[in-house]
Amino acid sequence: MGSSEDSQPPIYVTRPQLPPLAEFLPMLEEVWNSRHLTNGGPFHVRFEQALCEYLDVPHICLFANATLALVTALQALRITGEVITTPYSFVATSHALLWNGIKPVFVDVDGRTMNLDPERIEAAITPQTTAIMPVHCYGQPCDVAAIERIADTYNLRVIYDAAHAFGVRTPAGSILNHGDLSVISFHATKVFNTFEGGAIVCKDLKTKQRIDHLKNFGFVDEVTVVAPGINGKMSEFNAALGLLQLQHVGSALAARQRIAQRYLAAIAEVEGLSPVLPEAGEGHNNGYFPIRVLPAYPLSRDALYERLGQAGIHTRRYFYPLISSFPMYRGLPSAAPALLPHAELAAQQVLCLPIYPDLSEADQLRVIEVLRQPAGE
Ligand code: T4K
Repeated sequence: MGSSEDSQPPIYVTRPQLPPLAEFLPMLEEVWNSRHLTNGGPFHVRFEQALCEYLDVPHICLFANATLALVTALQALRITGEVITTPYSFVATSHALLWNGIKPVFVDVDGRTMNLDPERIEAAITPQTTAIMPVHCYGQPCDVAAIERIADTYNLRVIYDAAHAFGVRTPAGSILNHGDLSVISFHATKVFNTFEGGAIVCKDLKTKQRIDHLKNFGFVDEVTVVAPGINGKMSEFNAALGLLQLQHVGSALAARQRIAQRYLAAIAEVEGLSPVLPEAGEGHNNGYFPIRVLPAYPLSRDALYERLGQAGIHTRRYFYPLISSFPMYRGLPSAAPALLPHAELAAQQVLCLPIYPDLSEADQLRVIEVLRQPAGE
């Protein structure tokens, strides 16, 4: 490693996008003056409405984070028994099942999309199966039509973990309108952030009301509690920030698209590297830029991760280790590595490169240079 590399500022896998502070201060002042800090205040109401419009979805319930939203989504649909899900995700997906006393049943992913492989779902259905919880991994839409056919045939509910899928659209419209419920994340590392935050997208007012009760301890009114709910509410601070972030999300998505397109062009020239998401344009949110490091590349995935790290470039091996390999899951019959070959391979090969709206072209070139010449000049 040369000394010029040492002196370069670090590049992170992501950096949160924030609006100009001056635009947020008047909103903060409004919260301060109103003393309405949480429990469904005016910013909460406005942010829900604005999100429904922006995302083109019928109803939204805001949450303090997506993990609480996943836990509550399962409660809202009264899911029990076994739920079919993917091992190739962030642990929150399966943890939400365990927190509800539900048994996760892991099914392998499609080796091309990294999403739950619908062809393998049917074989995993048992009399205890009540739902499917797929993930739109890296914002890549699942095969929603195939999943819906299976769910209809076996009378299963579908809850999409859409934590990565903010704003993702297909020719049929928002990806968030599929399944019974979809859960999005507004965590700092996501395409759209409220520091911490999340939401459930649902289709009818009755379900929204049930979810709103569940996220507020089960309270329906001052003296009536209808369910053992949780405290999952989003505060006015986060809701106000979200409302402001919506005004800037268009330019942030456009910047991400330019960065993804530059990576796509550069990586096409490097033998042994291949993009997981072959397109960056219309409908994609470019929240992640995952690549596969194939045997033809001079370094292994882990060696490349180290090499980039030495150059001050912090990448992430999302999603390694697989969820199914963690101690609380690995004893499950469905967690056997031999049953999950595509997920196992992806966990060994995939590396997520830095991508965020403020990533300068010069910094991106630093990343690309290491990918092209991992051994240095
Ligand atoms: N389902 C799926 C499929 C998910 O991916 C996630 C979350 C969830 C559910 C649950 O959503 P939430 O309950 O979080 O709303 C991160 C995030 O913590 C997590 O939200 C996310 N998925 C996961 C994929 O990534 P880490 O442990 O990799 O984050 P961390 O803190 O190492 O941050 C990564 C990089 O981002 C840092 O190197 C620097 C940068 N960063 C991070 C933060 C937090 C900043 O520059 N500023 C920041 O404030 O998990």
